[in-house]
Amino acid sequence: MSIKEIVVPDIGDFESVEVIEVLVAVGDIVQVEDSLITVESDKASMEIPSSESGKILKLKVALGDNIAKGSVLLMMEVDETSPEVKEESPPPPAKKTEKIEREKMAPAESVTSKASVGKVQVHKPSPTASIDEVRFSKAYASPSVRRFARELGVDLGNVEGTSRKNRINRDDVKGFVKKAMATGGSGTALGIKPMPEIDFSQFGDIESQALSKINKLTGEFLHRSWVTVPHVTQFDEADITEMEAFRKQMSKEMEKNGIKITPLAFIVWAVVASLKAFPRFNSSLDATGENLILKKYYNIGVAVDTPNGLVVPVIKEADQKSLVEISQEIRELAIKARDKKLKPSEMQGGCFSISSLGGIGGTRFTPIVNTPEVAVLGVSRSKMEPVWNGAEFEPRLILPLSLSYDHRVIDGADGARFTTHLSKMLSDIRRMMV
Ligand code: CAO
Repeated sequence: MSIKEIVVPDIGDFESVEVIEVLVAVGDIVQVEDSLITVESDKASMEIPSSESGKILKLKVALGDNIAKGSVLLMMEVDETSPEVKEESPPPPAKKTEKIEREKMAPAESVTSKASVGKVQVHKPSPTASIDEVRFSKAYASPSVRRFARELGVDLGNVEGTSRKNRINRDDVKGFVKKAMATGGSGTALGIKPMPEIDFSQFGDIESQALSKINKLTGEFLHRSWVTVPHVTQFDEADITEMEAFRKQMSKEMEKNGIKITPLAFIVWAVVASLKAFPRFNSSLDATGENLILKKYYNIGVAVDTPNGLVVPVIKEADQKSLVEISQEIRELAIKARDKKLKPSEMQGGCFSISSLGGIGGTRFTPIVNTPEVAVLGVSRSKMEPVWNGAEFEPRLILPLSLSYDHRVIDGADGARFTTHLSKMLSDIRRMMV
């Protein structure tokens, strides 16, 4: 046994590179060629392997340090009796990876470039069942993390990176495995294999368009809700003939002051009244999933369609606001959303969301619950319909409603009670006053 300094070997062109990952800790036992740290220059990232086998006694570098050839990385208690080390491995070279930019990452086979110093280690795709090699190869992760992921059968294409520039580290892979175990399946949810990559250009002309940041965030969020919340959608309708007549009359009177009352303001009001009658709809499950947090405030989210994607600003304390105030707030929030001026605080704290496609069209749709809320109301376009009044058919303006809810929290009977109540409120708006 002897104590040795482990230094940075010849790493080629690089004079001074930044340590972006420390892959070992004091007390770890490492073998020759095990990666010790990852460094990154503006052109490339590479792992620095150990030139000895032994136990790490002290680290001499930390994240953010700049190092060069000869810099001392750590002190190691070296086991000199370990024969295979010395004979098989002359001082091992650094493994240099190609420029790692998430979007430009080359396939796994070419992770090590021909510019590498000395021996390169090529990671061939393994036959691991659920790994999509194309996605895996495009993931932004170091060779050791790739190796680690392969050992565990984790498809890096499904792992979110939390290191700088979204690089995937060992902890991300571990966290992914823990989560997959907790949810009883792989991260590709329920063990379903991801979509294979298809070259659509073989069928005709195509154009690739990057998703906006909002599209990506919303997509992730909706996907989580879709796979984790058992959804049920209750359809219903409300006779809004009188409500619309009143709204039009009020809007006409207020027009000169630049005020317009939208149907959505009435719906917000009716929703608040219904949440008061059915408090379970104004709740969230806590993180354990074992307790319900009942809210005593009424913040209503309104889905807004913008050129960059869907956002849901929140009307705070909607129970304290008049129809005019709610109408104006919806208008202001929608303008801000479309101008990308919404503050994060304006999209937080919602209790229940409304998604109205009434201004656009369609008969009915099934909205996705805006978790951690437990229910969402979809509103479609109202239509004049013949309704039997007991003596004759009467033309009535009918508003289609679809309420999606989290079936862990809300039973089907309560779903139907809620929409019946909501429909009653909208059909006779005087009821909202009491
Ligand atoms: N039935 C019939 N007409 C309706 C209606 C309904 N349910 N709801 C609104 N309208 C009418 C309005 O009265 C208005 O007509 P007038 O100009 O003649 O008065 C017109 O449709 C346009 O309304 P609007 O859409 O501008 O206003 P709004 O208050 O109804 O909605 C907002 C505001 C921000 C919700 C809406 O602009 C929007 O973005 N909707 C899309 C939401 C969305 O994308 N949801 C999907 C989420 S899930 O992917």
